[in-house]
Amino acid sequence: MRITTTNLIQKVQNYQRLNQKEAEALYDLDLYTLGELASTIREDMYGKKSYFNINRHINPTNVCKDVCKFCAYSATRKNPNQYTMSHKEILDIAKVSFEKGAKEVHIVSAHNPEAGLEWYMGAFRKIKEHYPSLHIKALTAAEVDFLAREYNLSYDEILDMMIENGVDSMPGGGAEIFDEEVRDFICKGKVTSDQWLDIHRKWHQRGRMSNATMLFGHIEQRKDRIDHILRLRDLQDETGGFNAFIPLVYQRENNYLKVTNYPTGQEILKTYAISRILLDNIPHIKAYWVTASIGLALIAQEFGADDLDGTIDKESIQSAAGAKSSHGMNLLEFVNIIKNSGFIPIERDSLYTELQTY
Ligand code: V47
Repeated sequence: MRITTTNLIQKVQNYQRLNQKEAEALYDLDLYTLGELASTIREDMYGKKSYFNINRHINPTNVCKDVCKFCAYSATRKNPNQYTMSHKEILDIAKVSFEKGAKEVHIVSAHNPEAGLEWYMGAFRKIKEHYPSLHIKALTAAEVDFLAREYNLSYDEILDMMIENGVDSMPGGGAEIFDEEVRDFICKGKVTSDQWLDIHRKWHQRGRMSNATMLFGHIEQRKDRIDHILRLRDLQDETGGFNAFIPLVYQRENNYLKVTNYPTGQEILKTYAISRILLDNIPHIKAYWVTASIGLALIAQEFGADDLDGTIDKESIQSAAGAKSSHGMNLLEFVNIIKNSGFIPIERDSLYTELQTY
């Protein structure tokens, strides 16, 4: 059947699923129609609530075996600014964050072949021993794959080890773009798309939750974004283990991926809206203010996004590529700008239990 605008809108309004071609056609709708469709779904689910958490990002090493063209954070052996934190340094950060009210530490490292498996796992164990109530969201599927290969272990063994050492949930990083051709160009040699999905499947089979990201606005096409989202929808049908989908807007500075065609604000907002429309089985769409910019993240609340991530405190990965996020966001400021944008700030824990309404 020919895809017409009327058919498409009706299907979305009737909560019918769209296939690849239909979903691609969503991009041809005007921004306001898409926004209204996505907003209706979002408001049916959450009204005017907007979620965030008080969290701290920790990036314990930037020494990386892999070379992803989009990454400005990682340091090779030649980089004079390479660092690897000791467990004490990591614990000190966790302590300060905990005392300042953080409920979650989000720990993502580069793929450091010299650090050792115990360096990775011991950090989680020690944080958990000292601060049992602090939720540890750690190790992307790309790191899990790196550790499995480096230490000749299976994914199952690494995932079990994570649980034994106190990891509570997995972040959504490393997904980039699933399309194999684009992926090969931007991050050849890293975890493949099927492996990324398989690692999350295995994590969910252990009764654990995770997130999923998509890096967009570089060399991928609209069809690749839709393919990425639909592969996630399929896995979520199988496991139900994803909490949130996070479209990450590509930051362009200090890296090897030379891109001249950046997405407009409209294209970014359309991508949030389409994510909300297609992912009828993933509860939350996160407008990660770090990559969207806080202004666009606030507008994204009217285009399907219901979560803005958190206060973060310190951010090293995207700020290395130009994002204005290195010092996180002050809690009161964060709450006030959400309120002023017409939404109700809800502090949540990492698994979306509501903790406080501001
Ligand atoms: O996977 C790297 C991305 C990710 C750039 O799970 C870049 O709640 C934009 O996954 N421009 C790591 N992005 C961060 C991440 C994340 C962030 C917030 C919340 C959650 C969550 C997960 O950062 C990597 C990669 O896709 N990244 N370089 C860049 N130049």
